[in-house]
Amino acid sequence: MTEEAPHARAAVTIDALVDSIRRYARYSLGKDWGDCSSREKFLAVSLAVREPIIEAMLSTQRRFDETGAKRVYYLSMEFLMGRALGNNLVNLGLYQPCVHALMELDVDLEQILEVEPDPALGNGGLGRLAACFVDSMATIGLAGYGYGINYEFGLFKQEFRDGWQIERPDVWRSPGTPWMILRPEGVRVVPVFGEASRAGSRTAGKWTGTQRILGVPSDLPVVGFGGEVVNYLRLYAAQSDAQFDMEIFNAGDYVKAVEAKIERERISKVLYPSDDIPEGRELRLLQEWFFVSCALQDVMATHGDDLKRLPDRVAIQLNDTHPALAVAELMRQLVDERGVPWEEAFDLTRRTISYTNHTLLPEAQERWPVEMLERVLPRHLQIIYDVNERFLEDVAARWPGDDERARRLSIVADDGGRDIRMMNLSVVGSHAVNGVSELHTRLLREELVPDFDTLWPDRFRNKTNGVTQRRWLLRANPPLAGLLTRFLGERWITDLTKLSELEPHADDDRFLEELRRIKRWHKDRLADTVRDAVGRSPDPNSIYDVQVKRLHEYKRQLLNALRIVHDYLRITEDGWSPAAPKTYLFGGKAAPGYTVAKRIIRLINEISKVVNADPRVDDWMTVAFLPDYKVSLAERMIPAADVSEQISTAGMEASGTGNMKFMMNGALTVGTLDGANVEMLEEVGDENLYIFGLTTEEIARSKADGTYDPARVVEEDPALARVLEAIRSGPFHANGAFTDLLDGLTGGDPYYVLADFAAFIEVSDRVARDWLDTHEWTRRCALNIFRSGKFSSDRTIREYAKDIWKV
Ligand code: 26Q
Repeated sequence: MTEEAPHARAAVTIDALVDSIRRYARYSLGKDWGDCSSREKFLAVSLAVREPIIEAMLSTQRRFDETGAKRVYYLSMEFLMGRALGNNLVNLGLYQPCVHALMELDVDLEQILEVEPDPALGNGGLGRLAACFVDSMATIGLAGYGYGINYEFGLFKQEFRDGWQIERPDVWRSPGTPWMILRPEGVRVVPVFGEASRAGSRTAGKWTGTQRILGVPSDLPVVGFGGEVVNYLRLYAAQSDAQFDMEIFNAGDYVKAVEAKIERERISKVLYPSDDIPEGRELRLLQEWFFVSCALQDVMATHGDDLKRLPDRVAIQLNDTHPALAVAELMRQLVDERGVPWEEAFDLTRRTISYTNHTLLPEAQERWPVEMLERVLPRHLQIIYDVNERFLEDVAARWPGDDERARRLSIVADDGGRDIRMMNLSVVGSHAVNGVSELHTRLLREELVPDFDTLWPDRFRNKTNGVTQRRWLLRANPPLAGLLTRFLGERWITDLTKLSELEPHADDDRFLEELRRIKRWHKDRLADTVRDAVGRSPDPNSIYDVQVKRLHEYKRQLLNALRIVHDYLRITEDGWSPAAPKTYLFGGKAAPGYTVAKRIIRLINEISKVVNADPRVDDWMTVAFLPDYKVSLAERMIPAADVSEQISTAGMEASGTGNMKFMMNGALTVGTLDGANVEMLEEVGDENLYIFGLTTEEIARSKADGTYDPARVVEEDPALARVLEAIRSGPFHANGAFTDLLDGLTGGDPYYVLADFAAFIEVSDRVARDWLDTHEWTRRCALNIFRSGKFSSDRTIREYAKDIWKV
């Protein structure tokens, strides 16, 4: 089943494509097509497909230059783009022509697509959001560009050994990618270290004695749907400056010179694999500075000399605080390099920059030691001090004598060691600050930055996340895309709210039958992947119950694990028969230093081993943790899911975006009232998803009065006690590997896993019972699809464009 939306807008004919592919094989790879390896075939096809992309990119960018379109710069440390070839073919309308071209060349396109490395230049949600956003910006036709780092090593590859996660380097670029266009002429010189001086506060300064790093850009084309607009993602690689190297070489210290060179080039080596608590390493600061400097030089060079108009021509969006140095750097460029008076420069800076927050955890907020900034970026530290001084004058005018409040608002934290608070810098330096779901934005305003909210209530707004239906439906689920197109035409591809017109088909048996067939096709396909991972094929008639996301205590994969153990014990010890068989699937990586998260992986793998080997549960249960979760694996797992697990502790998941991908692929959500789940509930109605567990308010209250006693929850629930015992010393004990995990639960349970256990079991059983009514179940899947229109990143980007970027 490879039905495909018939959206071929092919300006390129099949014959021309065949010819072009052969020519690239011959003249770029030096081989006849027939002698090419599958990797070489992938390269030849990609190079051929690149031609119309580059044509469109050149004409798009010429048009933007001529019309003076306002430019949006999306600054992000991470872009989790996923594979490009299939997506580009789909967006160009060349997928079917390419299938046919390759048939003439005797190969299967799907096989060629699987050869492409899956670039993982991001950790998870934040990086994937950036990728969806550049897709939407190009599709909508904005002059929107991503700026980031060309990491040599993306997120590590995950393997399991004895059930433990081990990490391997991801050498995704070797031996070269066809999608990046190297732009050596766009090289930027990034200064670092040295000394700073200025006449007085809030005046122009000088930064001297710096060392230099080169930033060499490569552009990754971003093809908007329809192929008319092609923007780019500009990624910088660090290189040492040959001239600077020569100076040290000439000074006679050869080894020191080579060391200095290696030191520079380290900057773009590797993506930091943690997506929570910042470590405060100097290399990370250098990475942030490096790409901010390159990006802002590019912004200013493109903008030209009419500085007063900067905010009318340019919008800079900070993806979390990671690029927050942009505030200080834009000030420096305006004041020190362009002679703009300080106050005017600050007004321009603030009107140009806006900031998105992605996390509420106080301990996850980025801070840099003053001492480190002073060494690495002395001039920026001065500017940050000046901005803070000016800001605290406003605070003092508003709240005279309220020193406590001034301390809380200050960009400089003076709480044992002096630190710069990047969030405060971002809020002060931006005209708009947004959260990523209604709930998150409310908590951001009320809990994380209440003083800022009182000071500048108009600065805060919500922009609920979204995902691109081009990758997550059209590309990941061609048969479903084909079905939707048959009923709606292609309009849903660029306007997902059109899906609501299908509502009457929720009662159309032929439609539902088709939907069932499509889901079954994906489930069969995924069964092979599961078999490869755990040596056992799941029953495709079972409920595919899927939790895929980064490993985090707050995401509560552990709660899911307890549920599986409970199901197992009920079958093996109580003679219980579940209403329906389940296949419990997991995917996701743990930060290499996150011990608890790694133990949770180990536990799930242990459960998988024991359960899958026990003939007593053969008919009811299969458990698998699929290794190396990444965009391409998500594209396989999500369309095959019947149930989507979104079970974070309420108040902790800023939005979630996987939840949306599952919804539009017709899975039913089991979720807490957290992040964007709340808005999914509003869209789809509580008959069509499964909400359970404590609410944000209940948890906040319980924390405030300190009444939560997890040990008592266990005492009062024998079923739960039995589950914990089975993990401590029963069939899942793994020689005591999980004692720490269990002690963490009974002695504190900060994520309320035990508190939500009973409620989770209740919905989980209800899901199985509801599953038996196939017609009703499928009807609800259909309604989830039809009501997912809000969760397109096109809607999100339109909101940013209108309320924040003013384009
Ligand atoms: C910071 C400093 C040093 C090293 C690493 C980091 C770092 C890196 C990545 C901190 C955070 C991240 C990623 C955060 C993230 O992915 N957050 C998720 O963002 C999604 C998009 O808004 C939301 O849907 C998720 O709820 C949120 O968890």
